[in-house]
Amino acid sequence: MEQPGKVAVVLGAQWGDTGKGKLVDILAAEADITARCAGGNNAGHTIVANVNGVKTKFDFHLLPSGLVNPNCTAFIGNGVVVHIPAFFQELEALTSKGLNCEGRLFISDRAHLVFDFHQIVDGLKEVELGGSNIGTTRKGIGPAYSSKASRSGLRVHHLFDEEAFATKFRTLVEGRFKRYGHFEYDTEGEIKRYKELAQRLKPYVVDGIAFIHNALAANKRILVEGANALMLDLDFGTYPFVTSSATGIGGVCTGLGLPPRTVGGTYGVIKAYTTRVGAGPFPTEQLNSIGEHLQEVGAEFGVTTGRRRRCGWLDLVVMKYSTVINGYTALNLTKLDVLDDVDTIKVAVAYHLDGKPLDALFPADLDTLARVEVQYVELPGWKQSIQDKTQWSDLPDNCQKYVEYIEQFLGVPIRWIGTGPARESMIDRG
Ligand code: 2SA
Ligand code: GDP
Ligand code: MG
Repeated sequence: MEQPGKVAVVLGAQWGDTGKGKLVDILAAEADITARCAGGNNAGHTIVANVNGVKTKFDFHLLPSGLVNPNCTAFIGNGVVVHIPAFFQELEALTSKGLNCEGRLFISDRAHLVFDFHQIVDGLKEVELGGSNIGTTRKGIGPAYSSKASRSGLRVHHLFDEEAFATKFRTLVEGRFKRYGHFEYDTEGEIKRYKELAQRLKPYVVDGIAFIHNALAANKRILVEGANALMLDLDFGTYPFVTSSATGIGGVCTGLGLPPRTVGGTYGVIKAYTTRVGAGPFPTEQLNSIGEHLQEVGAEFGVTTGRRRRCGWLDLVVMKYSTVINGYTALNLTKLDVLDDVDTIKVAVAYHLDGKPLDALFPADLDTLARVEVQYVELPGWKQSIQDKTQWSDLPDNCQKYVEYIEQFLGVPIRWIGTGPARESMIDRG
């Protein structure tokens, strides 16, 4: 882990679902605290781990995945938006699988709340957009961050002043009715429900800034767990087909109240091919048998919504852009085993527009992005199983060459290589 006073960070490098959860689970073995800094229960991380000798699959959405390590304390930072009923639901699901989270889960008093009406509005906005909808998870993430940005949102600490909470809540709901018409919603019933939820939540609530800085001062080893991924970032992603939070390195500082100098190892998680769930441009998407092969072999379904993920070749133009913004110190290349049966593997290395190389590192304008012609290099496949391999020397030549090609192109070491879903199916070249 990191030097004292530094935090380690795991970030999604593409459009999400690259297997961040698994790397967090592995690194959490050496961490005292794992923290979420952005997003909400739109995120989805699947972890396969041994619990009391039984192979168990855990799905995380809002709670930090580091909880799988029984010695880790989990923290939900101020940059996260929290749906409290979902918080308890997830906690119960983990407990029922034998994970005791008591006394090791905390939430910042500054985190904003997601209410059911935000989720209703999420759906209404999508319908309003018609054919150009975003393809959100409908968890109310965009509407909750909108409330935050427009300075009318409610935060965790507001729950503990009943009267003020009720007044602010009514005003917030009224505002949505004005904008979207009178949808079915029991405002007073919700106020009552949140009175009870506040009491249940109380033991988990802390002064988030004091919590994280006391932990740093006590030389606790802190691991920050990114949600979603850089190409879904509100500023740097393929706007407007993005989520509503800062999913890159900036979100680590703003979502936890950490100064940049505390950021240590920054680990980008990159899948050996590309996937995207939801709408929006995807230059290397393969709407053909290779796309179907990746989807089936990689079992590419959304963890939160069950949606089929769109699949395509690895895009190093995206990865270069993601690397300059997040400044990865090392990468985890995941799901390399999914390429085992592919004859020839393509990798995008440049975009051209009207026959000329594109000036921009990555175009801001989606109309431009939609028109780019992708330049690929072709690399020979290895045509044998690397499933569950744990040693670099066990990888076939062509497989090593694929890894080295990516490493050289990006100028960032690939430290970890995923060869299967299980915690043990990882090569560490550390
Ligand atoms: P939202 O709900 O407002 O954040 O949606 C906006 C866009 O962000 C995408 N998004 C995601 N992309 C990949 N994975 C996500 N988490 C789940 C998973 C997704 C699922 O791990 O599989 O189950 O469908 C995630 N969350 C948000 C979303 O597709 C929109 O493009
Ligand atoms: P996250 O959102 O980045 O945490 O990723 P998800 O959990 O949404 O999606 C990654 C999926 O790939 C999960 O089902 C993991 O169990 C699985 N996975 C992770 N690493 C590997 C790997 O190296 N090989 C294979 N075959 N599956 C993996
Ligand atoms: Mg995911």
